[in-house]
Amino acid sequence: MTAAAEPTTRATDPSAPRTVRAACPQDCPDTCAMVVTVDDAGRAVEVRGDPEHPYTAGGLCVKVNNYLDRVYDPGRVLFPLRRTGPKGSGRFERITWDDALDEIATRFRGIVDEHGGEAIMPVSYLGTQGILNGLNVGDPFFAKLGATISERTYCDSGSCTAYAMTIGDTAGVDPESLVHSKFILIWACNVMSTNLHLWPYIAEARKRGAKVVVVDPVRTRTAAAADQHIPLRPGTDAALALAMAHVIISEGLTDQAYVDAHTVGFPEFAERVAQYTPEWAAAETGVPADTIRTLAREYAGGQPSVIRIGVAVERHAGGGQTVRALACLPALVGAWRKPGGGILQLPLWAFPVNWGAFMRPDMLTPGTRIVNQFLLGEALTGGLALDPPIKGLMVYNSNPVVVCPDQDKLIEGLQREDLFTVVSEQFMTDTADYADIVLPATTQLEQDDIMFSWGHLYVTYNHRAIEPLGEAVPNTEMFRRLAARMGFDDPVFRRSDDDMIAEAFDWSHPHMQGITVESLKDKGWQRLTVPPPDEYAPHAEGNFPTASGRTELAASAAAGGNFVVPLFRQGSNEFQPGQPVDPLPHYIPPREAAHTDPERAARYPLNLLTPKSHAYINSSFASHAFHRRVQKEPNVIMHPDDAAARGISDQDPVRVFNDRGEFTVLAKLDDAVMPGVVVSSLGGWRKHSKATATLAAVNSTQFADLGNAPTFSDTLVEVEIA
Ligand SMILES: Nc1nc2c(c(=O)[nH]1)N[C@H]1C(S)=C(S)[C@@H](COP(=O)(O)OP(=O)(O)OC[C@H]3O[C@@H](n4cnc5c(=O)[nH]c(N)nc54)[C@H](O)[C@@H]3O)O[C@H]1N2
Ligand SMILES: Nc1nc2c(c(=O)[nH]1)N[C@H]1C(S)=C(S)[C@@H](COP(=O)(O)OP(=O)(O)OC[C@H]3O[C@@H](n4cnc5c(=O)[nH]c(N)nc54)[C@H](O)[C@@H]3O)O[C@H]1N2
Ligand code: SF4
Ligand SMILES: [Mo]
Repeated sequence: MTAAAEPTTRATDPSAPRTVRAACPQDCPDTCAMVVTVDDAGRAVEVRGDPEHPYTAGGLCVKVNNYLDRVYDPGRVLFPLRRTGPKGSGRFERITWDDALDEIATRFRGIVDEHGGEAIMPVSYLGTQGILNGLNVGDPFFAKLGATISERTYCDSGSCTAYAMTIGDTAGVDPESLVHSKFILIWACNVMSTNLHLWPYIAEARKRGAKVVVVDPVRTRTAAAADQHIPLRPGTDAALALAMAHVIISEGLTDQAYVDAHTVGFPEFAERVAQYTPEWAAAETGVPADTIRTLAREYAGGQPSVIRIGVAVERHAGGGQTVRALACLPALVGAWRKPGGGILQLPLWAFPVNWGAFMRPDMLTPGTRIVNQFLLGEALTGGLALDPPIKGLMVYNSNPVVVCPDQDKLIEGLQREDLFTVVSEQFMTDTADYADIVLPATTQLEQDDIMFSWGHLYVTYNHRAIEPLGEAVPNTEMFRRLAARMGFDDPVFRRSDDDMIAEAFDWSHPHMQGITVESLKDKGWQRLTVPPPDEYAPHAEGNFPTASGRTELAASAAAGGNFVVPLFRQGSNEFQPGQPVDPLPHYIPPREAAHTDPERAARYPLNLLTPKSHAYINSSFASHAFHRRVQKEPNVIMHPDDAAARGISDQDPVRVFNDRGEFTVLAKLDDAVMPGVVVSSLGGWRKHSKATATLAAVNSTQFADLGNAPTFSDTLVEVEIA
């Protein structure tokens, strides 16, 4: 067990400057342990990374280094506000909490009485990922209200369905054991921007002789730092993965003893992949057949080998089957036998979070309708023919105007005069501009919380470091106040933050031995009670948490159909089985591509990718001057040949458009992107944009094949001089 030594919690002299242990709340795999210094006036004066924490190792990142500037930003929403101008105008007046709660309760009650609870829809995601204030904080309230269930499949939902079907809800490889890997395959993940603290482990492995390969249509800073970059056409990843399986099997590179003992469906799988030759995959992906052969041989031969998949791998029509194919590979080559071998997706599954105590699916009215948040624009404008229509909206922990596809329709919906919208925020985002009532939310320094991680195996405690600014409240307190005003008196609404912390984990779980609320409060963070990274090989002997206990090359769970992992659906732990899924991994080409939709491709020949910005977390931080300076003006990166064909020069303002919408940014010419691919990174706000819209205006609301995942990378556009 690893734990931090001195100092931090409170110093004995209450008036002396003190240091407080905290945790970065952002939706980022790294969940850094922070140390906050607070002066004797109760003002936070420094936030830094905890040097004792093995993973954080004293460093935060460009997003959060200046966290105090966010906390004390003059633009913070510090008091409840009521709209005074037209929707979207951003004109508001300060009101009291009492007035705000009265108005919300009166309006919500009126809507429920007239139209039923389903006429209210919550919209939320991961502005903070603390167990208390994050994903599930509003679930019991909206379940009690009988509101529409909000499906939140923004991030890794398709990947999780596919992963669970194949190897179960296992933590997979411990990121810290990557130092032992001999071959590291980074697939659709820009580690140096999005998972920064993993890089030192990769660098160490390299020092010890590992080869690092990146599969990405773009030569990102991560790809540039690797030994090899393999660019491929967006959304064709499964073709590459299946061709790797083809080479591994046809050339006898399998670890047959491991396959025989710890997989099911090998004969059918082998028969299936026989058709996916490297030559076929080369035509599909643009990767030369010889490169595919070499990749497969080196991957199989470089044991232990590891695949680090990014969230971006799911964002196209066949994203789910892509993850199915990738999750099969480690078993074929026996990668799981040693520490540092296997696949790394979300080690989150190792944390025994007591989700039920926060989601409270038992409080839902059976049969309550479910609406996916990607469809919010359509839901608000009548496109889904909802009965009852959505009359009330409550947004918290999210900025849908920037992160949700179909932006123009969403704006149209938010402008509806008969829609009552409440937004809880730290800042006046593009979404908050459309609120009737805005409620002020605290930042992480002003609230207690407890954190799992989706990038390492440490539990982290976040002590409140300072008093809430103005009248801001944590989300927990906001829902306590709302529930009280609605007259909801169930015990769940009377829980204090301490009560919730006590319920956060199954403390008796084997992974929590020696970890208690008290020890966490004291130490700040502790590693789960799992073997140390040098010995962490959870599937050396199989033991996959699947129905068969094996890697399911042929997935038995596919018979039950497509499903959404409970985490991604507000309040609900019910699977909603769809059509049965082919149990064997297969190739589903991108929906928007020249060979699948030639008519669309003729009009919109360029494939737009919208990955994460280096200096923002999703759309958070995109209003701060420092971050905007680092990120620079929003742009679209194009290959010089594509630009030349359109008469576009570097830094020209350009329109990026398709039949769904358009946005205007600067062109950046760079051969880091493949011809035919253009890249504009997510996060910039609409109100800062050149022409009122951002990239979400061109994204489609269509789901990927599994888990109702988004298809952001499956988007054709054209670009022209603005
Ligand atoms: N700096 C920063 N860090 C972040 C975030 C942030 O906004 N900014 N957000 C956090 C969140 S919520 C998440 S989900 C993670 C996501 O982190 P990542 O998984 O790294 O996601 P992205 O940056 O969106 O995309 C990674 C890479 O995938 C590539 N890509 C896109 N489509 C495809 C494809 O079809 N195939 C292949 N092979 N590659 C493709 C892109 O070119 C990009 O370089 O990052 C987290 N960390
Ligand atoms: N085109 C495109 N779209 C994408 C993606 C993409 O790659 N491309 N990525 C998708 C992914 S992976 C993700 S995870 C989503 C992210 O989508 P969101 O989770 O909506 O992320 P943010 O845009 O950062 O918005 C979070 C908001 O919550 C607020 N907030 C922070 N803490 C608190 C709090 O304690 N209380 C309250 N009430 N509010 C708080 C922040 O100020 C911020 O405005 O976007 C998705 N959308
Ligand atoms: S955003 Fe990620 S890398 Fe940056 S401080 Fe937070 S957890 Fe660490
Ligand atoms: Mo995400």
